[in-house]
Amino acid sequence: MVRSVLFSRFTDKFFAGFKNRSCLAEFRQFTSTTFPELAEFGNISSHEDLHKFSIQRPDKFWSVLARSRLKWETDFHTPMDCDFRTGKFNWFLGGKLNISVNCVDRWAEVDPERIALVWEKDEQGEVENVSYSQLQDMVGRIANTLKQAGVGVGDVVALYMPISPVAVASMLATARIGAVHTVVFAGFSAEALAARVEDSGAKVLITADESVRGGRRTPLKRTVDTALEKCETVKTVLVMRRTGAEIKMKPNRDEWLDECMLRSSPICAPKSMNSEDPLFLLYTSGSTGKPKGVSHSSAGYLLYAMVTMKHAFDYKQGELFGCVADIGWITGHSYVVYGPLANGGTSLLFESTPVYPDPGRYWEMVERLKINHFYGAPTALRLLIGYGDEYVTKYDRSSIRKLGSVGEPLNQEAWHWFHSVVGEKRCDIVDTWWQTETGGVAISPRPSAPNAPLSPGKPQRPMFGMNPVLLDEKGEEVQGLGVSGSLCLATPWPGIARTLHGDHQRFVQTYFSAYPGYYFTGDGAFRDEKGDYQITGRMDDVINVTGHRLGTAEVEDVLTEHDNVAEAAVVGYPHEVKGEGVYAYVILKQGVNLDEENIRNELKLLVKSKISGFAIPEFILFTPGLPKTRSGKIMRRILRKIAANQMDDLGDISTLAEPEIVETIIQKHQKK
Ligand code: 7RM
Repeated sequence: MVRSVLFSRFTDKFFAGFKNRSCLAEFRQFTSTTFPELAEFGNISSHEDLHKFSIQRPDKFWSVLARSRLKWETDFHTPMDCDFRTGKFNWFLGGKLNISVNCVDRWAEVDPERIALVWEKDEQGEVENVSYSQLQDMVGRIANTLKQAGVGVGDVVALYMPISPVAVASMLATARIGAVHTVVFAGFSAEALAARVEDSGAKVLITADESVRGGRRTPLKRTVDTALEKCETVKTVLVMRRTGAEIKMKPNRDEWLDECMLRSSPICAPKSMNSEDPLFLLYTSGSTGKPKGVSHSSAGYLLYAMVTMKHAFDYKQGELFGCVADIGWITGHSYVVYGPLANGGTSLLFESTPVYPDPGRYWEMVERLKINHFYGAPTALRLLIGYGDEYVTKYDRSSIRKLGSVGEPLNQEAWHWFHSVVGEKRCDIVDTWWQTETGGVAISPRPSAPNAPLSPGKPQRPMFGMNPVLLDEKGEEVQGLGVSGSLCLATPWPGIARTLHGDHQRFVQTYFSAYPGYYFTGDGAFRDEKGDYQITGRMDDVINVTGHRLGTAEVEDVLTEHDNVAEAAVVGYPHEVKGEGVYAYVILKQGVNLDEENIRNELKLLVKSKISGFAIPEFILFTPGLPKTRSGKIMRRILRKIAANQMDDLGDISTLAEPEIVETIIQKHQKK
């Protein structure tokens, strides 16, 4: 095991012993795969009974778990006070706790040497382990650094950094002092970063000199400098040293994080927070151009993340949980950081890519680190299928117990490859359906349930406390089996998002107005003959490119910023590897006679610089017009069909203002 000099300062030197305080006996029941706490309710002998109970009595179900699995400073008096109609969600009112105590201190106290984080750096074979006591030390030092920078309760701290123990400790440090973090994926451009920082009102931003992925370095600090030219709120920038590259530091604003940590005490008293105080904001794409700052609570979010992690994957303490997501996404929040740590588990931080240095990276890592749960994205699996099975089979995967998937539908081919080639038909596939807004897994095969057969390509069954329903256009629940509808959730759960930052109205409008009395997911679903759920895709203008959520309106906004563009319409189309690809229809302004190829390249660069590489359109088709209704609404349905080469299935186009334009577009599409 190789350790970087910089990091070992924190992992070797500063760890004092820990006194064993006797508050933890009750948390030791994690080894059971069911819920021993619920025994008092009697008559619960199967998972089906338990699920039924959890949705009939969510107050009882969740408050018993909240008391047994979280460590409270003050007990709560009101389990829940929720209303789908007004978008009001309160859980565990009156309760006080600190999230970092729940994720770190309580484990550091009983078992200081237990490994919390295993950092698999981009450089293959370079691994750093961080124990719970080491993590506690880092969290304390960063928390004190943040306090020094003037961060207080409720203030927002933005993170724009690669996945690393310091990044995880930074998230926990904000929680320790009652501040709110917002992690911005370090692949986003300066503009995208600026928009998120500005909307959040962050005071402090934590970044790194550079990031390293797939052997390539990206100058994060330089991007931060560009972003901050435009936003005023950030007063302090803390810079983690990742590569040691020489970078410009702005006086009175920028400080090296490692130097601040060395100067700071590792002891920082945890702030006692209310259950409902916000823990973090995470920006995600919706159907309009402006990304929304999804706000999550403290107690309810943590409980939901930890319970779903334990029961969807049947996680047992001592196992290495390998979720390869980045902390910039909700999957990283819930299943790299909060779920694993709240369960006292050991979590992998994967900094690299599935194809670096070659397409065997995941499986070589599985063999070397003896990973027990591998949780990844369908798009990465589809990419790897193309390289052949030898990259998998030459490594020993016998440590793996469960294989998980998230982010988009796991198609049949990928499911079978994952199951047979990777898992040697030995491991359950956990196809987890959920969203940034649900906080944790909502529908999943739940392999910890005995006698639960798997059904390829379907997330299948609701988690405890989850009550999925299918609604028709009239808003009526569709009953029975073999039926489809809009996927809604009918019973409140503790992990649901609480609001959209600064815009509760938009929160209510987006999720609770289409079907009053329900949470609308934006997805469609099918309930098969066995009652298992299958996701049929988004019902709004959100597309899913390589597992990244992207609003088509976001891309349109960027394209129309170009001087020569009059109008743009963007749709997704099925893409073998990416899941969906971006297809842009663009109308150029009158009299533009520039070379189309030039404009195309400029538009691609523009999207890359304003959003991110994954949002770049695969196809840009220049067209003299778009199919519009008489009221001027673009009929995206038609554009989607053309992009997917389903020209003979366009449906009724007679309501268009100018139906002829469809033929023109088809011809151009076929020539492209
Ligand atoms: C965790 C996450 C949410 C959207 C969601 C779906 C799609 C996610 C699955 C899936 C089919 C799955 N959060 N989605 N998981 N579709 N099967 N197992 O991805 O907020 O970024 O995206 O992703 O459309 O609404 S997210």
